[in-house]
Amino acid sequence: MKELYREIYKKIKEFDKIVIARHIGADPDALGSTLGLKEIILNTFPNKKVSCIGVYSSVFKYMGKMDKLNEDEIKDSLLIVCDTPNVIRIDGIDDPRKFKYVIKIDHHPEVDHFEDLKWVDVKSSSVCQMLIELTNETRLKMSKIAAEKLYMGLVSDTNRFLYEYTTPKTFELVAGLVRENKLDIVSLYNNLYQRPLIDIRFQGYVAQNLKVSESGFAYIFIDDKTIEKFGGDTGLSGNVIGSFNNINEILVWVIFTEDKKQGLIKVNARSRGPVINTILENYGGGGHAMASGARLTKKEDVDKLIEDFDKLCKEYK
Ligand SMILES: [Mn+2]
Repeated sequence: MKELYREIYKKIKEFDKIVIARHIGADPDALGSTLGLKEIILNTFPNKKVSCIGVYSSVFKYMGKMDKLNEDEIKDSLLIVCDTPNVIRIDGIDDPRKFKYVIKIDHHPEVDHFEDLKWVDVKSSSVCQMLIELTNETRLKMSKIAAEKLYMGLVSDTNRFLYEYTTPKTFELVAGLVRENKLDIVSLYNNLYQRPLIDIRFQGYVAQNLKVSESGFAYIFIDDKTIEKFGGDTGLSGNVIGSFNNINEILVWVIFTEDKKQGLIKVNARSRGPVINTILENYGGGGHAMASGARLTKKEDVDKLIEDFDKLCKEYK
């Protein structure tokens, strides 16, 4: 392990130009890890050029701004991809192999091998946790701004330390981070958990209309018109999916969201038992064992998925 930290540090030290990327549909772990890593690298090596790329997220605007990718610099740059197991989900880069050297830092089950050097730890709560560890174990220097981003990403990916892989190590790393950087966690929670009333109204709509089968499979199909009624943002489903955990009657729950503009149906799926990512992989999606998603292009796949999940829950029971 120590050797791997050193390898990563050596590569960061070696390159003057570094590009950091993460997955599409950025969440706080993706944003916190990449923007936090940028801060850490610049805090350690102020003369390097570090860019964080991907679509700017207005929902998580407190995480920070994104940089533009300079196409001319690609061939001389180190690329670090965080929180992303497959090429198709990297935001802003079609072909990572165009970069001189590629490091992958991730906690998802492995999908593609696009890297020269990888650190994949599926037992880590978040990539933010991995970066706290990396910084502790090398000469990289944490800054308060970086620590805040990493803290928010970790807290978000564990849903406030609720999920699996919240381990003693998670608490040890977080305790050190909070203590050494004097983090004001209440103000960070205001960033993370302040939300518009429309989110709650939408959550209420989902709760009222969720279909629940005998097997413990719950789902809802949100069509285009419903999304319009709640303000037109298809990201709403992702904001509320986490709110249906620990409900007696529900084992696996899925929100299908129609996105007419993109010609897709987005699938947000969660589980508190059965492994669901392997099923979604059959539909071009994937993710974590208990939290995954997909983007369907065929409407008939919705019915197929409903059947698959229902069967999965029956077998699990
Ligand atoms: Mn993550």
